[in-house]
Amino acid sequence: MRDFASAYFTMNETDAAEYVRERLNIFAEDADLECREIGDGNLNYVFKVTDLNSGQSIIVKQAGPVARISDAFKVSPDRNRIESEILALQGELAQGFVPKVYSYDPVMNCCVMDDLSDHEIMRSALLNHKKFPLFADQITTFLARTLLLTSDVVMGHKEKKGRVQQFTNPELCEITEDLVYTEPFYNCEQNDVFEGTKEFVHQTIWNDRELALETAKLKFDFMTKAQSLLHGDLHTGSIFIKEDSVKIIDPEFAFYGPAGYDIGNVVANLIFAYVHASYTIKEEKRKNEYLQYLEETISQVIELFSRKFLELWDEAVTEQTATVPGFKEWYVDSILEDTAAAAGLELCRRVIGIAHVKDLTSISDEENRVEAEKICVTAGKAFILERASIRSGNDFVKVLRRSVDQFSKGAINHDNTSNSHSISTAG
Ligand code: SR1
Ligand code: MG
Repeated sequence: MRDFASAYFTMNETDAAEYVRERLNIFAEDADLECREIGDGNLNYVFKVTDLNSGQSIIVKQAGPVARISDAFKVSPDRNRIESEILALQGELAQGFVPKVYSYDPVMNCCVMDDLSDHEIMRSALLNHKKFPLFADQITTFLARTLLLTSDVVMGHKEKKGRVQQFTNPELCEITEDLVYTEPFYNCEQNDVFEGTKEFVHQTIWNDRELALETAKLKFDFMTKAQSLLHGDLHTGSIFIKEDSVKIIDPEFAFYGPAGYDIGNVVANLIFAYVHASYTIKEEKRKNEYLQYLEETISQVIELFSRKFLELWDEAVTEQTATVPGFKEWYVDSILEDTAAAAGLELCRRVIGIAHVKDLTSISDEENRVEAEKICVTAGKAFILERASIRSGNDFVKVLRRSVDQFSKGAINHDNTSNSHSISTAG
């Protein structure tokens, strides 16, 4: 029998099944346990353990002292504690939006949670051009509640500072500081730009001193603005979805930062899906419908977030100075400015930096991929530089459309009255 109590070791499938049998009281005594490692991320191991008798299943997520992709990549296993604790908290603040956590084990650096196999990863679903009409409403409930209810507007300030300590996450934040805020904006060797896109990135990103200044300011905001408890990595690969349900997973990058960071990541990843669809749906009518659906979703995410945040503010505010007329509007405005900035950073870094998204890498025609990447970088740069004037859902869609127009070789089918919008798939 393995010793799970004394010292950490990286489990294999047999170990994880034994761990569940020995350490947890979840399955029946006579359970016939099968275990499969199903993780496909960069950092952790994810085991799905199923009782073949009952069909019941759970997930064991283990975080080692090095990333699964490389032993050279040292990253604190404390991220597993942070993930378990924020999931428990978010489960209270935004009920039904995160998996239930059954246990956290600080020796084995693993937590055990609900299996969400009846959902699918949202990025994959969007790459298959599926629509989720309830998504904007669902994600904005999650965002408004988790971002406002963990802030100084609502929490006692000493309690909030305790939370800042609890969720101080220096190593994972450093990854974001490097991969999102620094490397993409400099010509450094860690970057990984598609050959055909390189010259464009050189000219429009690395040679732009104004952009370097603005991204430097944003990096310092990210490091110092302990506004809300963030998920910290809210891309569409961190969202499990089905027709009537959304579950937010993988909050291991959680920490106290600018609220707009989470919202901007959602918006940017909807834009990746939009650009992917533009180059992969061949039939014009289907493509127009899908792009319109994504534009509406982007716009609704902004509009519904603003509305729900302001409504919840009136119910939940406890800080006296935050009730001064005009303050909440100023506050939400600054979140939207940070949202635009974060969307821009994510759009640039997924093209230029080391962590890519399948939305772009799976575009098989090279010319189309370059065009798609130029659209993302152009929109990203505009979101960053113009963030002070981007406030409404329509403002976000306008930046996207403008960037598409610049690179679509005149093949776009705009019809502003019907809001239809299409890019030719011709290379
Ligand atoms: C080494 S981790 C690379 C990226 O994957 C995570 O999901 C974060 O987005 C991070 O930037
Ligand atoms: Mg992740």
